[in-house]
Amino acid sequence: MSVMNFGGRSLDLSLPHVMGILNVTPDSFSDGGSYNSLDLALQQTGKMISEGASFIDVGGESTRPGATPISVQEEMDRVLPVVEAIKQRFDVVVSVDTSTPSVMTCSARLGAGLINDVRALEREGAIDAAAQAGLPVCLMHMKGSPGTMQNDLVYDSVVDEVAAYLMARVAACEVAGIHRDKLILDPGVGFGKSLEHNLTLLNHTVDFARKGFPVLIGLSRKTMIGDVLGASVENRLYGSMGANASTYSQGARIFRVHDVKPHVEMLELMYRIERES
Ligand code: 7PM
Repeated sequence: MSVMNFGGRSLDLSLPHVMGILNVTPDSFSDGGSYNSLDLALQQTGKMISEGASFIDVGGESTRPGATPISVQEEMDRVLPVVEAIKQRFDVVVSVDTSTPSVMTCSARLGAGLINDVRALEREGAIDAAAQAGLPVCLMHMKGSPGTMQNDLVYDSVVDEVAAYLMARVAACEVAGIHRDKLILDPGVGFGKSLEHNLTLLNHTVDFARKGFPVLIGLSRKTMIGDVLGASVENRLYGSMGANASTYSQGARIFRVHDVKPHVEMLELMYRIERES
C-alpha cells in the first residue's frame, strides 16, 4: 500500500510528502514587467522543488466560494502549457487540480502524475477519463458546489457523512476500472463545512487513515485557520503548520500547502521523532 506510482515516479507514502500549490488563475499573477505568467509559474515551481516538494499541484479553476465557472477551453489554455513546461524542466510529480475530463486526458499525455479532483470524478465523463489516463486520483469531499457550498452547512455526523461519500466514490472508481490502490482520500477542508465541521474532521483524520488509503490534507491558509486565530491570509502559516502536524500524527501523508519549506522542515522533525524507539 505504501508505494504509489505517479506516472512513472514512485513515492513511498509511508513517508510524509509536501504538495506545493501553484495557482495559474489570472488573478494569481500581476503579469506586468519582464516575466509572463508561465515564467513566474516555472520560477515558483523551481523554488518549491528546491524546498522539498514532491508534488506540484497545478490548478486553473478557482473553486473559491462564489467564483464564476470558466470554460473548458480557458481551463485547458491555463493548465496545459504549465504542465508541459514543468515536465520539460523538472523531475517532479505534477498534480492537476481539475474536474474536467479533457484536462485530465491532455495533462496525462503531457506527463502529469496525479489527478486531484475536488469533485471526486463526479463530473460527466470524468471517471472514464481518469480510468483511461491510468493515473492515481485524489478523491475529495465537497458538500454542494463551489458557488453555494457555504450556504447549507448541515450534517447529521460530518465524519460519517464524509467517510460514506468517499467510500461510495471509491466503489464508483472500482466499477469504472480504477483500482483502489490508485486512490487517495481527502476530507475537503473548507468545502461546504463550518469551522466546527472542519475541526471535527481534522480530529478524526485517523479514522480516514485507517480505511487503508493514503490521506491528503489541504488546509493551508484556509478560512478555518483565520477564524481560529483571527488572522488575515498572510498570517496563517503557523496555524496551518500546527493543524497539519496534528493530521500527520494521525496518519495523513500528503500535505497540500503554499509554504513548502516550513512544512518540509516541520514534517522532517515529526517523522524523525516518530521513527525513533
Ligand atoms: C479559492 C478558494 C482558491 C479555495 C483556492 C481554494 C483543496 C484542493 C483546493 C483541498 C485538494 C485552496 C482552495 N483545496 N485539492 N484544491 N484538497 N485535494 O484553498 O483541500 O487551496 S483549492
